[in-house]
Amino acid sequence: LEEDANGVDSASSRISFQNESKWDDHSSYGAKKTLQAWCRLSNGKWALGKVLSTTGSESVLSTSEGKVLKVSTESLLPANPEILNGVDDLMQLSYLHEPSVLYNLQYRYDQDIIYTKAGPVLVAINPFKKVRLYGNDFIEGYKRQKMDKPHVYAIADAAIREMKRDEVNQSIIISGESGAGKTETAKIAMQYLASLGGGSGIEYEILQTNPILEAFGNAKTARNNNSSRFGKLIEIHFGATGRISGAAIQTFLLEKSRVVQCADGERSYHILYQLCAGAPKSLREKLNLRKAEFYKYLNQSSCRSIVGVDDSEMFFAVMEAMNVVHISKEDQDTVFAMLAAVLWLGNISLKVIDNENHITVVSDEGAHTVAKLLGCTFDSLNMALSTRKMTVRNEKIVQKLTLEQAMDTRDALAKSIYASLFEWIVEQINMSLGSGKRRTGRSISILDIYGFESFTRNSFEQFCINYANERLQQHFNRHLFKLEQEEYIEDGIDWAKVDFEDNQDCLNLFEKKPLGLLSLLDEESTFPNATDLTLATKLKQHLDSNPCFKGERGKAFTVSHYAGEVMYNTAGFLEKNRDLLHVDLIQLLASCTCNLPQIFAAKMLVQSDDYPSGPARLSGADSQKLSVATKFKGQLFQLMQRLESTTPHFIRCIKPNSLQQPGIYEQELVLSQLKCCGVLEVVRISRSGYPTRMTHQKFARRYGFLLLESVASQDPLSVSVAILLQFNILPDMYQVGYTKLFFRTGQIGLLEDTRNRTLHGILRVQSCFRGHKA
Ligand code: AOV
Ligand code: MG
Repeated sequence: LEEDANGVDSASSRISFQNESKWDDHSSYGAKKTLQAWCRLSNGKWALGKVLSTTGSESVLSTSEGKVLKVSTESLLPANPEILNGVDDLMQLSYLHEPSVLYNLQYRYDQDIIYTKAGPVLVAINPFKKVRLYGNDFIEGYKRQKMDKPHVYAIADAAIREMKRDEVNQSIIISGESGAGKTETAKIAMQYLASLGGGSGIEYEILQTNPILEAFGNAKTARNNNSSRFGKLIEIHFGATGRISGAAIQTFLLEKSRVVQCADGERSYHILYQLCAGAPKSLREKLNLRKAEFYKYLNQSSCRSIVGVDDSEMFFAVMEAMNVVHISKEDQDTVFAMLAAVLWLGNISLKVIDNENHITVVSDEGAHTVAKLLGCTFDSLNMALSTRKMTVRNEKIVQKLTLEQAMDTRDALAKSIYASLFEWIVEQINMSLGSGKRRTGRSISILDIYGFESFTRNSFEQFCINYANERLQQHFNRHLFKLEQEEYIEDGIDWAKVDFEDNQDCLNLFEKKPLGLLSLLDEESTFPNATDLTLATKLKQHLDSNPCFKGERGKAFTVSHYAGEVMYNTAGFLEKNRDLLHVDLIQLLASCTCNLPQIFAAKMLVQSDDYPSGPARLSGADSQKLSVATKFKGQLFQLMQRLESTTPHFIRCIKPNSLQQPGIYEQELVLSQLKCCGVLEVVRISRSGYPTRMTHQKFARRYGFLLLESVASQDPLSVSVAILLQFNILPDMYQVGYTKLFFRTGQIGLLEDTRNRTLHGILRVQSCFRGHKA
């Protein structure tokens, strides 16, 4: 006789929940009468316990903590048999409800098993520490299919196999809240794909794009010390022989505002600190570099370092990576000069020169360093920051700027230099990765965008980030629920339709024309006299009847996102959405002797001519272009279209705690993420089928001894069928496959309990027997 020795997890009583599960109706304890059950305590927490007795509506439970409780039988949920502790796939659980799913994930997490399947989806829980799951041995294991446990490598491997088998492009779509581990997961997937090799070092080049993009596009936020402030799709191309032939990176909406301001406790982009800390002496002198705290843009937050991160070491890694992607030393120096110019711009002093608050730029070290780095004169810089050329009734006039206007102008210049620089670097990387070459083979794309964000104060950036996450969520929903339905219909299986949280209403709130958030925002952005307050009023006026929208006091409004409610403040919305760089500044950049400002200016001019007409065109200044929100929406639509033509593989990253600490599993936090991203529904839909599977051999071996009558033929299939008959398992509760038995949820649980009872009985008899002998 075999007996499982899996212990009961003593931490189970820590499991707690806020909301009543809406998906545990299928498995009330009353109908199942398992040995163990989950019971919700008066403090809202769940406890696992042994059911001592049940009399009608009342049960007596002894908890794993040693307490004996009298509870209503109705409130109990059946516990899974111990054989199912820590199963690889949540679908294998006989009883699917909140405590069982959370317990299973925690059981694994406690042993550093951070990956679990939820049907077709891979769930990855951030370990916040090094776990021994990566590297060549593991990669080889998955490649040779010697390893089959849930893993990012397994997902990447499946993508490769399916790409070859079906000749269809694949995508690995990674989602999850900020800090959940998307970027790390994307890198792990890239590592696996890179191991396929390509020759001429292309795979190494692909990996080396990560330190560069993270340095320029990631920053420390309240949620994540290495938070991506841009979205990224990397498409890895494969040649006919199945080796890597190149790659292309597309980025989405970098958070520019961070360059000139960031919240306390947060940082600006890593590269700015890395440059200050790590630049070698000659470069420091050339760029007139100081320590980070010297620069106003970096000094406004009290945070300038990250625990466990050496900025100067990182700087060398970034330089090395730039070498690998063929950015010349000369270009690198220009890149650093642009960064220094951005930093020094923040230190420019403005002096009020009259009683109308007009200003001039002070001729000091700050302004002169900026001029030198960009390659312009002090006078032209002064002119661009203190005045504005305008055309009024066909007459050209020069308007003097007030202190406030001049500060905004200076910040706008810093932001646009930084954002242009980021774009330029991505272009250089793409040239090196060979995206310009004609593509013939197949590709695997990995999507890693900024996760859903909800801070105490949420601005335009969060508005765009969360909108992108809404779009992605819909892709996830449509794909998984549609896919499952099709599969069941194909197999002729009867199944109850599973409702899932459809987020179409929220997307409509954003996208509807003319009365949606984006349209109204664009409309207001074109009015010269509009303010953030008139925008808020307009939104409230038109959208208050929408169930996903709630008007708040002043400039605030709330959106009910799939992942929770977020209150936005419209302060800065219009300006950020217009994102206009005055033509004077573009001209300044164009006049610089340094080549990068010239390139940036040329690009800005092209962009403002790009969209000669159309409803979303913004006017009000001399340069005209598409609004940021509209452009972003267009990018997202394109992205979704591209993803639609691929076979998707989904990875859901879960943040186990908000402290970014290892070993802490906050059940409520995990549950809310599982719920809002629809993982539970995916499992539920899979459950409508036959989630538990066991080979005939294993089944016969495990339960054969329970047979009361011997079976004529000893082959596993006959034994299995005899067991099913003896236990009166209804025909629609299982299906017999060629090699396996397929069970509906809960069926194995009943058999397993009987087996345990019988085993206990036998053990008792044996010990009695031994007692007699003694
Ligand atoms: P995110 O990409 O999902 O957040 P990251 O991938 O940056 O989150 O992960 C945050 C941090 O968690 C990392 O810096 C690591 O310290 C740790 N981490 C994540 N995954 C692993 C892993 N597999 N092994 C070890 N440590 C890990 V955001 O970009 O903020 O949405 O916008
Ligand atoms: Mg990230």
